[in-house]
Amino acid sequence: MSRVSTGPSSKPTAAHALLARLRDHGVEKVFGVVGREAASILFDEVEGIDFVLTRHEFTAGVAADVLARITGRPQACWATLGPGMTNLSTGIATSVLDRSPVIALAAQSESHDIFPNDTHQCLDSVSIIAPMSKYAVELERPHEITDLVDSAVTAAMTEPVGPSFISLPVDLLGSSEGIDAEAERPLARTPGKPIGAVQDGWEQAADEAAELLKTARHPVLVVGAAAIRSGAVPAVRALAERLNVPVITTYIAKGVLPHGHELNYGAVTGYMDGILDFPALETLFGPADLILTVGYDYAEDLRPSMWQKGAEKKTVRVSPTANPIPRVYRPTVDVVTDVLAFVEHLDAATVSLEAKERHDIEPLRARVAEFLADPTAYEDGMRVHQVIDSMNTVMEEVAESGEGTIVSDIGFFRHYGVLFARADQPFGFLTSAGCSSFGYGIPAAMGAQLARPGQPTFLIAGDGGFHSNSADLETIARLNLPIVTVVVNNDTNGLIELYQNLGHRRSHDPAVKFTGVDFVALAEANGVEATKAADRQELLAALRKGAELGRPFLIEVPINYDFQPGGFGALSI
Ligand code: TP9
Ligand code: MG
Repeated sequence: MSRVSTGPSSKPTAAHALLARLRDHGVEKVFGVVGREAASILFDEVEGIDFVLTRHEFTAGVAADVLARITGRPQACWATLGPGMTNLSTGIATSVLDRSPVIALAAQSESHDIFPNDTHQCLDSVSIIAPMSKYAVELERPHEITDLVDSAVTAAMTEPVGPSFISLPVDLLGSSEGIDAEAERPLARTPGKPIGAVQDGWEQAADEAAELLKTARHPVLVVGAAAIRSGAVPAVRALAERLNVPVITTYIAKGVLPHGHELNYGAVTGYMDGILDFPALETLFGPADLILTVGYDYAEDLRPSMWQKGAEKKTVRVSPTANPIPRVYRPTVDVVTDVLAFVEHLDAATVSLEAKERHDIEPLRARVAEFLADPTAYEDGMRVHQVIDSMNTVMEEVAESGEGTIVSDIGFFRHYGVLFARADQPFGFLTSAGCSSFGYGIPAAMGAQLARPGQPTFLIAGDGGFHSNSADLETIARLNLPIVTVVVNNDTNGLIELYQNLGHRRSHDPAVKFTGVDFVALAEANGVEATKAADRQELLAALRKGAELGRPFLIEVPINYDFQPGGFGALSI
């Protein structure tokens, strides 16, 4: 039990109690931008919780998302009323669609002056945020703030994990009415891992899954992030190794098996056949007769249509939530329970089962290896696969075994990252699958570097996405976070140009083309050292320099994509 601490002369307020309660729940950081509510709250009054000033509230939301994702504990973000709150909303959308336990906080007009759409800067925050959050509430009585934080944390930590929102009228935030500095706060019961649904009779469903596994010739485990959140990664790995079952992951669950593991058949994206100019999805899923989707979550963008190739398949869906999408995925067996409990049950039910014969994906691996080794010195800019291969090389050199994070912003290059980027630990590759807001890169890299201070963090971002949110270069410089950023620059919203080509067999320049940004000068103007690299040798040297620097570093790489009007291959989306 702890008490609300205050300065010697001031009385405790709801603001004190809020910060103290967040701290009780293990929140370490509040990322955000403060407005006039600064008159009612001082963020350094509670020990053990730091405020991190960002340049944009979206950055605050995503940084909190990633720090929460990696630490497994809730983290917080902050905005002022009105436009601050709406700016924060895309960060909140990221944590609902990408499943992260974020406590989002925004100031509101004085409680006697809440006339949404009439009072200066006053919007109906709870109505705006409610549909994209697990819990959304406005503080009405100052002394209830502790209870509201408890409810927010419980909702955020319940599967599917996601954001909770508390709107804070500034007068109530600064009020001490009913707040007793001497009163002991109840114990904060922060869930150690997310709370999930457990369906009555799940063990029988798990036994049915075990029977399917026994008779399957070529089973495949398809793993999503709920498996990571449930602490099932070592158990999944042990089961896969014992039964020789390959593991395929969503974007988000890369790293469940380390990069070079024989059973790691990789992460999949609907763009992979087109990128590789190879029937990759057919190779990965065609021979499989049983797909065990473990911690499956449709929001991670691995769609059932991707595995519906070749042989007829049975499917098992294991998830801590009831199936929200029977229209697109109606499994043969549905097991609603904790993922770790399921894997342990399956393990026990198959102890005498012989190892399976894996289906062969050597032609795909050979294609990937050949593609990544591409020695061509392109005159019109590097190719993204060469960039990611260089990042992998240096990451392997500089990271301790099982460490390091590669972060990807959103753009066409992201799908190359999903396919090729190293991930040697869970959440060793970070991108936004569910929300996919461009500009995700800098804040996600911030969250990763803060969560893993001793480990290298590499960020790949496109010119379009990066410059939509590049003001927070100053934030990483101010915090001195040793993030190595690679901006792949084609002066184009390249992914959108691809869609124009697909839809119209031509590109319409004004909708996708920029006139160019000097990213080296931009970085330097924000206090980040930077250089340009035009080929593999220059990029490798720059990455090595950046990784050794101990400060943020940016590398601009002119790139180009090879798709021709109407020419890009199949999209499975
Ligand atoms: N607005 C937001 C907030 N998010 C997204 N995802 C879009 C619009 C639509 N996407 S992915 C993309 C857009 C406009 C363009 C990315 O361009 P880039 O230069 O960052 O990457 P690249 O390599 O595809 O050119
Ligand atoms: Mg671009």
